[in-house]
Amino acid sequence: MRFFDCKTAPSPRRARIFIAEKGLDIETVEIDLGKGEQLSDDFRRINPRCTVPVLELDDGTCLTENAGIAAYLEAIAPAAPLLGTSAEEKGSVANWNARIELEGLWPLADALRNRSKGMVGRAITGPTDYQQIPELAERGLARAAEFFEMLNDRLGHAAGDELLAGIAKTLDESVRETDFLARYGGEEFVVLCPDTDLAGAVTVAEKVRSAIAESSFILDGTSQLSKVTISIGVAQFEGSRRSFFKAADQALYRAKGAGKNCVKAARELPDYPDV
Ligand SMILES: N[C@@H](CCC(=O)N[C@@H](CS)C(=O)NCC(=O)O)C(=O)O
Repeated sequence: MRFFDCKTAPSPRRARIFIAEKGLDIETVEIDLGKGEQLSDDFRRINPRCTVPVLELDDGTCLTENAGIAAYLEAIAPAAPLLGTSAEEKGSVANWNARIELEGLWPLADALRNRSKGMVGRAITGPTDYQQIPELAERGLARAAEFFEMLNDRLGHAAGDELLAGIAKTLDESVRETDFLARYGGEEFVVLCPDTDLAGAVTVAEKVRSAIAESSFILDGTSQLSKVTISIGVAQFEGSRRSFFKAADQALYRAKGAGKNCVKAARELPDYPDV
């Protein structure tokens, strides 16, 4: 399998992120768009549409669209799914991908390609040369601004704060009366569990983790974010506040590295082999 990339271009970057998230190691061939390598005879044999990204499969099939590349990689590396697991999630991910392309990416491409001096005569990718239309650049900018405004409303600070408040409420309901819950900074929270050993704290952490994973968080009363997960690191206080937080932080990084939505403890616990 070979991946045809261009480090400076946005579309292959999407595929590169997907490959990295899947932890795949794929031979990569760099195509220099600045030098016009996409228009060479050699590359046209790979993709007659003269664009990157391309994923060339072992049987010679060439996938030339991000959507196709993502679907293929998800099928061969289904762990840590990126395109959704339930029917609702799969539908939502495909829906957002289509909206991002139609309402965000292509208007931006119109804006860039119809006004950049370096793209005179190359207003559309592909084997045919098309002249720039300055009005399309203006329209593209207006449409992209509209799209990003909508995204900011959904995912900007106000929506983020609303989500954090929802998460804090669920955390508060799932810890014990005697536990102490605080926001540690950003999207990090701390729960202190007095008179509790490491195994007991892991039990609390598991309860908290599953409570969040099973909750639906509603933003603006309209958009339902069903999939929110947390990663948890658990450590026991052994005399030094600094090493206590450091140990919890290291365990948290292990939880994130293990695919997120899980609990990891600072030391091994025979009763919890996965923790
Ligand atoms: N089919 C594409 C779009 C690919 C695309 O437009 N790629 C640009 C780089 S961002 C390209 O190859 N441009 C070649 C050119 O400008 O001639 C996708 O999967 O997103």
